[in-house]
Amino acid sequence: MASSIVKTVCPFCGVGCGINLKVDAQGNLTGVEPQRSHPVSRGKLCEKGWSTAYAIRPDNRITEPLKRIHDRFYPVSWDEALDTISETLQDILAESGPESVGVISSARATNEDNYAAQKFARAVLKTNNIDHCARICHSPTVAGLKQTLGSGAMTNSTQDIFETELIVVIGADPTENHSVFGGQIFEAKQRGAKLVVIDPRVTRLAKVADIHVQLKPGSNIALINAMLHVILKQNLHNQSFISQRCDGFDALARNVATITPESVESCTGVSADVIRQTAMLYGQAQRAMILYGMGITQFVSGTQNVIALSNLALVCGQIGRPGTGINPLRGQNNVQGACDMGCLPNVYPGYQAVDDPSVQQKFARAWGTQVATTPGLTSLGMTKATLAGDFRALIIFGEDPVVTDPDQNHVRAAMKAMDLLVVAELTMTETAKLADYILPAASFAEKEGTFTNCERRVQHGSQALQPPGSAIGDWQWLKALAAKLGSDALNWSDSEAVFDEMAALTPSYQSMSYPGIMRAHGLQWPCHPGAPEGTAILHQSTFPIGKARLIPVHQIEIDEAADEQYPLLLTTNRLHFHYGCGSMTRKSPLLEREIPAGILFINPEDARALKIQRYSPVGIRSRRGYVETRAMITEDVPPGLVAMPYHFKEAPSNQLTNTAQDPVTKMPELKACAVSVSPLPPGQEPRDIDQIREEP
Ligand SMILES: Nc1nc2c(c(=O)[nH]1)N[C@H]1C(S)=C(S)[C@@H](COP(=O)(O)OP(=O)(O)OC[C@H]3O[C@@H](n4cnc5c(=O)[nH]c(N)nc54)[C@H](O)[C@@H]3O)O[C@H]1N2
Ligand SMILES: Nc1nc2c(c(=O)[nH]1)N[C@H]1C(S)=C(S)[C@@H](COP(=O)(O)OP(=O)(O)OC[C@H]3O[C@@H](n4cnc5c(=O)[nH]c(N)nc54)[C@H](O)[C@@H]3O)O[C@H]1N2
Ligand code: SF4
Ligand SMILES: [Mo]
Repeated sequence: MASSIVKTVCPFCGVGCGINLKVDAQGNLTGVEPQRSHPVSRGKLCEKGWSTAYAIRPDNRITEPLKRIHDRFYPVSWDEALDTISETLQDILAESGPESVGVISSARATNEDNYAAQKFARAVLKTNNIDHCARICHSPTVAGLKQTLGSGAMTNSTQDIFETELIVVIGADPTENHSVFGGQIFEAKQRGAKLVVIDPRVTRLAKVADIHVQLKPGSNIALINAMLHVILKQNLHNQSFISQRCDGFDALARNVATITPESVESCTGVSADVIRQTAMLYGQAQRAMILYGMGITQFVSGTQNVIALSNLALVCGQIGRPGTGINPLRGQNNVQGACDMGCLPNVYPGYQAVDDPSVQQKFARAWGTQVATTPGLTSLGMTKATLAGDFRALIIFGEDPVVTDPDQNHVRAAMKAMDLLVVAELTMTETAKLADYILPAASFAEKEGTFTNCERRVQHGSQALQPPGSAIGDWQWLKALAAKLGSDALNWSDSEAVFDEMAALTPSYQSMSYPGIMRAHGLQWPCHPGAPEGTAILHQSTFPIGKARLIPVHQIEIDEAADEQYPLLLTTNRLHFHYGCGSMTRKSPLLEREIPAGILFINPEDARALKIQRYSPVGIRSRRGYVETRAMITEDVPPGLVAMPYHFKEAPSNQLTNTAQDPVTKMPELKACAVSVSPLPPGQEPRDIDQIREEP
C-alpha cells in the first residue's frame, strides 16, 4: 500500500472544518492538515482539529468487547457480547415492554450511524425512546424555531458573516467553541462589520465588540423585549416584511408596549442607554446576522428565549437574505445531522412527527414492520424513569452522560440502577465504567460516512484507517445486534446504502447522494428536485409554515437564584482547548499542557471577600453536590457570578448543576445554579471527585 491523503471532516465542533488525514504505507496515521479549498474552513483548523491524531490513537482505545463482572471488565468475543445483550433485551422486553428500553445515539457519529440507531429503536425494539445530546444543547432551537419559522436550523451560512453589516453574538463564545468561525468573525469585524456581544461574561469577542451588553444570566427575554419596544417606538420595524410574511404582530406589539428599557434595568443589569443603543443598531442595519448558543438555550426559559430572538429578527425583516438570519451555532460535529436523522423521541428523520398516523404508515411501509405510535422518553426522562423503576435497559453510543448531564449523583444512580447498560465507545469514559458491556467503536477516521455541520452542510468523510482491534462502526454493530434479535431491518451492505435509504425517506435530503456530496464539498439541505444544488439561505420567499409566527413571550426567572446559604450564581461554559467530556482532547499532551485541570473563574471582589488567592484550592457546593478545584481570579466574570468548564471528570461541574427543565423541551438549566465557594484548609490539595465520593 502506498501512503495516501484521505479527505474527511474534523470530529469535534459543528463548524465542520475540512481535514486531510495523512496515512503512511503501513496504514498508520502520520499527520493531519487542513483542506485548502474548503468552503467553510478555507485552509484553517483550530488546535483541536490539529490534535485529532492523539484523540483516536490506538493505545488509548477500547479494542475488544468488555463484560463487567462485579467491578472488573473482562474481554469477550463480539458473538458472546451480542448474544447475552440480545437475550437480556428480549427478557426485559417480554417482562416490561418496549417502553422500558431505549437508545442514546451520538452527535459525534455519522448520519448513517444515527439513522441506524433510530431505526433500531423504532423498527427492532419498537420504541420511540431515542434521544441524544441535542436535548441538553439546541433542543429549544428545534422546538422554538419550528414554531416561529417552521424549521429549527441555522437560516444562513457561515460565510454570510462577510456580507453583513452587523453581527450580534448572543449567548455564544465562538472564539473558544467554533474557533475557526470565531476567527472569521474577527476578520469580518476588521473588514468593517459592527459587532455586538450579549453575554454576562467578558468573552474574547466582547473585548473587541462595539457594544458589550453584559446582562445578568437568564435575563435574555427582558432584554430582547425591551429592544423590540425601542424598535417599534422608533418605527424601525420592517412594516412590509411583517405584513407580507408574518402573523401575530399586533399581539407582539401589545406585549412589548410597556416594556421600556428603564423597566428592565434592574432585571437585566443593563443600563437603559445601552439597551437603546443596541436596539437602534439592530433596527437600523440593512443586514444584521444573529448568532446564538448555549447562553440562550440552556435555561428553563430556553424555548421562549429562542422565540424572543426570532421575534426580533422577524420584526426587522432580517431573514431570508444574505448576511441576515437567526443562526443557532449547532455544537457537535454532527448534532444537526443526529437531529435530522430523527434521533429524537418525537420525530422520524426529517422532523416527521411520530404521532402523525400518515407518517407512522410511511415508515411502517418503508421498513416493512410495525412501529411504535406514542412519543418516547427524552434522555433525562430515561434516567428519571429508571430511578422510578419504569426503565430497565439502555444502549448508549458516543456520549458520556455521567460527566455531561446535570446532577451527576442522580445520573450515576440511574446508570447503576439499570438492569442492562451497554456503552459503545472509543475509550474508557466515566459512563462506560458503569456499563455491563462496553463495545469497541470505530472513530470517524476508521469508517465512511457523512456529517452535517451547523450550516446544514452534509459532508462526506472517507475511511482512512483500519479500526484498532475488533472495533467496528456504530451502524455495523447495531446491524449485528438487530440480527441477534431476529431482525434484518439494518441489513445494509455499506454506508452508502444506509444513506440512500435515509435520503429516500427524508424530504430535505432527497436529492443527495454520495457522489453529489463529494463533488460539491458538501451540500446544504434542503436539497430536493426543486433545489438540487442545496440551499445556502433558508426562507428566502416563504416559510415552511407559510407565514412566520410572532409569539409574545414574557421574562421567566431562573429556577435557582443565589441566596444566603448559596450566595453565588454558577454558570458553566467551555474552554478552547478541551471538548465535551474531555475523553478525546485530554489524550493530547499539547492540549493538556495548555489546561491540565478543572478551574473556577471568580471575580477579584468575591475572591477577596472569601480570602481566595490566585490558584487557591477551593471547594464548591450546591444543593446537589460538591467538588474541589483551583480558583482563577479574573474580571472576565462579574461579581456574584462564578464560572466552571464541564470538561474535567476529576472536578465535574455537573456535580453541582440543576436539573430544573424547560417545560417544552426538558432542557435542563445548565447555565445557572446557586453555589457556595470556600477556600480549602491550608495545605489541602483539591481532591478528585472519586476521592471525595469514597469518604463518608
Ligand atoms: N472548545 C470547545 N468547543 C466546543 C465544545 C467544547 O466542549 N469545547 N462543545 C461544542 C458544543 S456541543 C456546543 S453546543 C457549542 C456551544 O458553544 P457556546 O454556545 O458558545 O457555549 P458555552 O460556552 O457553553 O456558552 C456560551 C456563552 O453563553 C454565555 N451565557 C451564559 N448565560 C447567559 C445568558 O443568560 N445570556 C446570554 N446572552 N449569554 C449567556 C456564557 O457566558 C458563554 O459565553 O460548542 C461546541 N464547541
Ligand atoms: N454543565 C454543563 N454541562 C453540559 C453543557 C454545558 O454547557 N454545561 N453542554 C451540554 C452540551 S451542549 C452537550 S452537546 C453535551 C455533550 O455531551 P456528550 O455528548 O456526552 O459529550 P462528548 O464529549 O461529545 O461525548 C462524546 C463521546 O463520544 C465518543 N465518540 C466520539 N466519536 C464516536 C463515534 O464515532 N462512535 C462512538 N461510539 N463514540 C464516539 C467520545 O469518545 C466521547 O466520549 O454536554 C452537555 N453538558
Ligand atoms: S473549529 Fe471546530 S471543526 Fe474546525 S478544527 Fe476547530 S474543532 Fe474542528
Ligand atoms: Mo452541544
